[in-house]
Amino acid sequence: MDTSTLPLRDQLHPAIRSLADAIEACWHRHFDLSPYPLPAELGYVEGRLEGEKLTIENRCYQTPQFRKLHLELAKVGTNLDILHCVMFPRPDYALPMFGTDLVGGRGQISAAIADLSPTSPTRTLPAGYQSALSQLPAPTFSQPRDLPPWGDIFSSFCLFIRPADATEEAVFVDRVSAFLDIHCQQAIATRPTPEQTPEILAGQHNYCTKQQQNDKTRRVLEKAFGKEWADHYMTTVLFDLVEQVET
Ligand code: BLA
Repeated sequence: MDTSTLPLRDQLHPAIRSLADAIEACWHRHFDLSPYPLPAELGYVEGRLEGEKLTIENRCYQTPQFRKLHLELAKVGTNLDILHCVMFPRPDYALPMFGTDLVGGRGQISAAIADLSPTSPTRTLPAGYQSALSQLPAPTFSQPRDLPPWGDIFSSFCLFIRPADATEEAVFVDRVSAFLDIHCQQAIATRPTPEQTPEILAGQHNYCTKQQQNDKTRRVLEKAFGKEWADHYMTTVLFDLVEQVET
């Protein structure tokens, strides 16, 4: 079937659709979402990668606890489907960073990664997160993957696998949904601590700087849009840094 006229979400791998739906449902369940102003030219973008069309669709929100909730869906030609999601806490909320990336094509997800990554000076998750995460059932996956060198930002709960089949894809989506529920509950129970802002910003800065070193992401964007655009996109949309608290 020619799916190229369908909305982007409906053209993507079923596991990506399923995780996208789970993320949006979780955000709507826990928060009263406000729009996040993304530069208009970056909400929906099309480029060409080696003659193949690259389409990117962004959804962004904000809440009292999070300065940016970012869900991105992308499709490159007929063989690369991507989901990318990061929740950026406001700089006066001492919260970890939630991030997930699903990359696949031709019916197979090759990389499924999700984590709640600590950004505190001690590089540990807050106690409430540790106890909630430890209580989740810990599924085993048949094909775990090794993190790249910049992956020292991730926690011991980080999941990085190549799902073997639809069952493992569903187990992955369930576990990410559980991470998200815990994160939203913990965030809502957290009070801002403005005195910690410098160290919170330093932790988020380190997270984003490391993520910007992902050559696999950069390469896809560079091939479709050029070096400058890719760098601009990675540093202003995917992993932007804020220097001070907005008042
Ligand atoms: C891997 N990311 C990848 C890969 C591609 C992309 C093509 C390689 C897949 C594979 O090795 O099987 C591409 N990802 C993209 C693109 C975008 C994207 C183009 O998000 C955006 C438009 N990446 C994240 C987040 C995390 C992350 C939030 O954006 C983690 C929380 C991790 N992606 C991540 C990791 C790898 C990856 C760890 C494997 C990198 C490696 O093996 O070197």
